[in-house]
Formats: sequence, C-alpha cells, structure tokens
Amino acid sequence: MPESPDIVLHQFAFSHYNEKVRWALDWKGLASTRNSLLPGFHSRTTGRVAQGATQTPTLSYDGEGITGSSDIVRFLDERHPEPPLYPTAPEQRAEVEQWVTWLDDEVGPAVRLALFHELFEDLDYAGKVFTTDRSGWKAGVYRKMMPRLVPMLRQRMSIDDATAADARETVGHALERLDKASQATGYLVGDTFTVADLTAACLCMPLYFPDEVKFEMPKQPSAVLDGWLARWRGAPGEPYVRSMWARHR
Ligand SMILES: N[C@@H](CCC(=O)N[C@@H](CS)C(=O)NCC(=O)O)C(=O)O
Repeated sequence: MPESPDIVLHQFAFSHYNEKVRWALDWKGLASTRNSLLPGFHSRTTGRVAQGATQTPTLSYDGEGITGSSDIVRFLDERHPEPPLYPTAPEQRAEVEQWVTWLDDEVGPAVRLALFHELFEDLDYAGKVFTTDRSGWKAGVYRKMMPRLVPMLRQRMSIDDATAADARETVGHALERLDKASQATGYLVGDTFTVADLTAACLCMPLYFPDEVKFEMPKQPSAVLDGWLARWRGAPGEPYVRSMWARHR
C-alpha cells in the first residue's frame, strides 16, 4: 500500500478560494494539515513553500510547493484520479476549464470585493472573520490593527462605493447564469459533479454560508453580515449553490 502523502495547506480559513482546495482534499479522502495564516502577514510563508507565491491557497505536497486554487485542484486530480473532479472526454474537460476560468477570474473577485465593502463597516466583526481559526495574542493584536489595515486593504483592492456596485452587478448576473446553466441536469457540465460545480459552490459560499461550511463564523451578531446575506436570499442561483453544498460537501 503506498504511503499517504504529507500535505500541508497554507490558507486563510474563511476564504472562498481556499475552500476549493479543502473541498477537493476532502473529496479525494486526503488527510492534510491546515496552517491558517493572518492576511497581510502570509506571503513570507507562502513564498517559502512555493517559490514566488504571494497568495493563499498554497499547498505543500510531499515537499513540492504549488499555489493557486485551480492549479492545486488539477494537481490533486492528476495524482489522485478517484473520485474524479474532471471529465475524461476532451470536449467536456474544455467546457469545465472555461467555467473554472470565468469563475476564478470574474466571480470570485467580485464576491470578495462586494462582501469586503460591507464587512469593513463592522471592523470588530471583520477582525474576527479575518482571524477565523486563530487564537492567542497574535490574533488579538491583529484584531486591534483592523482600523489601520482596512484602509490599506480598501486601497490595494480598489474597494469603494462604485467598484462595490459593479461587483454586486457582476455577482447578480453570475447567479443568473449559474441558475440557467444548471437547469437541465442540476450541474454545469454533463450530469455529474465536476470541478466547475465545486468552484461555483465555493466562490459563491460567502453569499449564503451554507450549513455544510466546516469552519465557524464568529457567533456575535452583525447587522452588516445579516444585511449582506439578506441581499442574496432568493436570488436565482441560490438553489443551485445550496444543492451543491448539500449533495457533495
Ligand atoms: N486566483 C487565485 C486567487 C487567490 C486569492 O485571491 N487569494 C487571496 C485570499 S482569497 C489572497 O491570498 N490574498 C492575499 C494577497 O493577495 O496578498 C486562486 O485561485 O488561488
């Protein structure tokens, strides 16, 4: 019997791109260690694990470093083909890749920008979200730094009223598109769950935070988060997103 690989995921616990990798690891039945980093203080670690990596998710697989959620998921699917996340037929595979590229490049950033714009109105709550899975003095100091960090993050990610309005429109259209495309079979490509569905479900996770999400959101009430979740309730793609979580996570 081959030895299990030694896998460490360097992650942000709350992040929708990181959830793609966690879901893929669980789907493949692969055990891994999770190293939750603090946003803004992560790149020294990611860059050490995979040369030049500035973002999470970054994975160490038996000492080999890989960064970028889709590159990681593709790598895992090649090394551990069962159960598959990619179809074998080339046309279907190409279709899946097109969905993943659109979701990664357009939908994920829009969801994040729109959410952060609202979340940054409640610095106490945002600080707790950003330190999900972390405790101790470093997390405490980090939360106290939020009033200084947030303006920097807003500037770096170009988050303002206008960009947030555009992002919300992008998200609304994306949900409509996902709804339409999944009407026939319940899935985006063919009639089985693929990485296209996994990517859509993860990148839309922050719109619904379905019950199947495996990390704990901060328990304190947040009017900002409630308002955000209410905004997307009943949107066309909600049943599709929720069904992917309920059936496959
Ligand atoms: N396209 C990348 C996006 C990853 C990404 O945006 N990661 C964010 C967390 S959600 C990050 O690490 N941000 C910190 C930074 O950019 O310095 C992927 O699919 O992995």
